[in-house]
Amino acid sequence: MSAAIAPLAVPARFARPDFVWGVATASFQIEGSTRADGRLTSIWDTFSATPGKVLHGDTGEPGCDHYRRWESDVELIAALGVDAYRLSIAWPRVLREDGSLNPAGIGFYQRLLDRLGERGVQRYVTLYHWDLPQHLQDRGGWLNRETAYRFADYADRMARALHGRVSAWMTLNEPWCSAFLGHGNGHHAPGLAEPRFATQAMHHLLLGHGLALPALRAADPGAACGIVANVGRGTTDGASDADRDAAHLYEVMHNAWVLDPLFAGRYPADLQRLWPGSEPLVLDGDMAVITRPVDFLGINYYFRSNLRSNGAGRFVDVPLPGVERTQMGWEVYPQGLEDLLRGFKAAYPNLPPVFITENGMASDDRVADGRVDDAQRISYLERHFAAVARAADAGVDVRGYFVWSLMDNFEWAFGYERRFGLVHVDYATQQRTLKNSARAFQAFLAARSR
Ligand code: IFM
Repeated sequence: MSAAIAPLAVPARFARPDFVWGVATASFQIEGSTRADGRLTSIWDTFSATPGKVLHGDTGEPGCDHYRRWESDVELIAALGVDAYRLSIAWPRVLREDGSLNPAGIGFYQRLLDRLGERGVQRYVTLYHWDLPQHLQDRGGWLNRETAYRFADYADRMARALHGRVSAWMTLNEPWCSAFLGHGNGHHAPGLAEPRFATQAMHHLLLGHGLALPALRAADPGAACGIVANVGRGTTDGASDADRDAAHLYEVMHNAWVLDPLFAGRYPADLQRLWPGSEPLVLDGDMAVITRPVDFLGINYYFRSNLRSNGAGRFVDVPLPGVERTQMGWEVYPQGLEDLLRGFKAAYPNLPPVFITENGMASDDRVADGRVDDAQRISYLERHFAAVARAADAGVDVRGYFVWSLMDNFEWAFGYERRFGLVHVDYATQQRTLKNSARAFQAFLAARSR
């Protein structure tokens, strides 16, 4: 008999029935079955199989074995009582190399989305959460402009195959990570490390996003369309103008690099102070494509960084001592999310409604007596909900909140060691155990709907 858990404390404005509460995952992080049913190789299969790229040599296998356990996972999602589930489609599962549909792969998502619908769960679907087909990488990947057009074709195919099943499409998840971690510092697939590669990859990603929008709208007119950006708060404990400029440059690099092209139709000039001579090749008309209106902006937020000048016009990260951190080493700083949301509203008059599409924390969670005491996660979430509510009080139009993540999963270069889930996963047995945070979320959701 398990003791009752107090409901998550949620600001009243977010307890209204029209506010969307959800949990999020991504294909490569949970599905496993990387060779099943004609799935092609993705860049993350290649990258994670390369020695030294992922902690402990972890790969997409077994993941959370979700590809085979999807039915019980849907029951888990429904049992939480969330309004919505955010998932991503694995491009290499659903399209063959010639661009035609793989019936087995698309069938998986059709069944999954149908079952979620039957359980009353809204479906928020990301098209690209980093698992590019390897055959496209072999032709240059996001450095090749052609990939943007292939992405739009893929979006078109998905909207036709899944229309009517999706509440909201998200074209890209975190283009900053694909561009910078994948092409600027090599920490993510495909493992390239040149600033000019990062800027060109970013441009082609955003171009692909803009090209995909009309296809999604035409084939699935009932669904909303948006994009998801990860954003970071940068501040300084330094006293000099150079330190303040360092914090500014950090936010240019993390936020404006993505949001300026989308909502102001240009890349931030200050980016060139960081990476002189790395302007991407932008063709006539590209920025008009990139600024095509979206119905919403997804915001993923995790932490704040403390920056100082390196004395040569760059920023260096100088971690603050004595602050609360997560298993990732990331500082817990809810205020940063309020600051950023308010800043975006001020910077972009055309800012669309916002969903927090990811927020959450990793901790070294263990099961004891069938329970997982993750009190820090409960506190983390409650403090971030409050910060977003303050931004909403100040006029930011926030429509929903997705906790990252439904369950522990493959945390990219950190493999399975870092646990972001509301639900604990024992990878040896694939046993799922609701952490106390999941129970508290469930208690809030149940109380809200009464
Ligand atoms: O796990 C990732 C997710 O795939 C993208 N956003 C950040 C999460 C935590 O690092």
